[in-house]
Amino acid sequence: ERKGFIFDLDGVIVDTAKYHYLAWKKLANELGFEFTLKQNELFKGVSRKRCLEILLEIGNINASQEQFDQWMVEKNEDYLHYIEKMNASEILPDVPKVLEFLKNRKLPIALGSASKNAKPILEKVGLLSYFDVIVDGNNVTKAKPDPEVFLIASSNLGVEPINCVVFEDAVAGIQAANTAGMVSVGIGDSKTLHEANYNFRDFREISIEFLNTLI
Ligand code: G16
Ligand code: MG
Repeated sequence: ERKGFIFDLDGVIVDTAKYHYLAWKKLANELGFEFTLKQNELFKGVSRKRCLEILLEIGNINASQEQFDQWMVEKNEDYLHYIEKMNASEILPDVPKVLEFLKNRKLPIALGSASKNAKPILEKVGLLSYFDVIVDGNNVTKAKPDPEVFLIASSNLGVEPINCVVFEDAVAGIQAANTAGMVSVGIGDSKTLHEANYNFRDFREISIEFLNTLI
């Protein structure tokens, strides 16, 4: 059976979480409260809209729809300034090794991300051409842990969910992959991501031998 490989973006391919954090923190500070790195953990893999809802809960702030939408735009403009300067040096260790391995064997590759900025980021770091399919925040209606993003990726790849492997750094992402019936590979802290089928700190820990067992 043909296998398909699906990668999350933020925290798996690049560390954009730090830029999301800076942009959310700036907004929080403007609104008069603090936003910590620990609180930022709750934002990983979560949609922009849901992030702002959580941020306003933290700050105990009520907003009109109009004000809410304005803050969403403001945060994103700020975030775009950070990602503007991104380049290949921000690709996480050994990600190209794994993408090359798959490309050399003509195995199909998809992106499955909650971000609406996924494509320009892949372009900036020079990895866009590896991806046969891109499913991102512009294509999905239900956020992880809902499996929608990965099921669309599987369908667009033309590979059955049971034959798809997902690389994820967020708990909600691992749950989404598991619910979709896919093989889940946790990238990050193995305690946090204990629901994954396999766990690695980062791609440097993923050997060619392991990749050969997946294909
Ligand atoms: C990423 C991040 C989230 C972010 C979301 C939406 O998800 O982990 O923190 O809120 O995208 O991003 P944007 O505001 O750019 O649309 P993923 O799924 O790539 O980890
Ligand atoms: Mg992620």
